[in-house]
Amino acid sequence: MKKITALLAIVFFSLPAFAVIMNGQECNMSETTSVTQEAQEVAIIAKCYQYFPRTIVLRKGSPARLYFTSVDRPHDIKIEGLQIRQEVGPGKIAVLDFTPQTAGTFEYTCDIYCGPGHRRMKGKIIVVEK
Ligand SMILES: [Cu+2]
Repeated sequence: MKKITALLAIVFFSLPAFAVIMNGQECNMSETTSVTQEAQEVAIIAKCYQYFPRTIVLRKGSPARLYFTSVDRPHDIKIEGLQIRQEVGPGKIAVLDFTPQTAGTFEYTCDIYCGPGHRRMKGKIIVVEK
């Protein structure tokens, strides 16, 4: 029940962003930095060979939950140093739970070939001390 409530909250609060992404043909959205709230829950959307947001800030030692989805085709997220790798198809949502134990910058990339823009799919998670 708690998971469903959390997912609905994420979807609800992300609706404006989803609407822009789903309706617009725009692929060159500005880079967004997402500083999480208390719950450390962040939605990551893959589209047009990019991740939105590209930078996520998390607190060390606090459980984090990422909701990862793709809009246009199968994509993947592999987070170096955090032992996370997840593929997702368009319209599906993967839930990734982990607790960052080390402060630092962890880059994420797409680990499956998804098309001509595959190599530019990059982002980073910055883990900061509490
Ligand atoms: Cu790819």
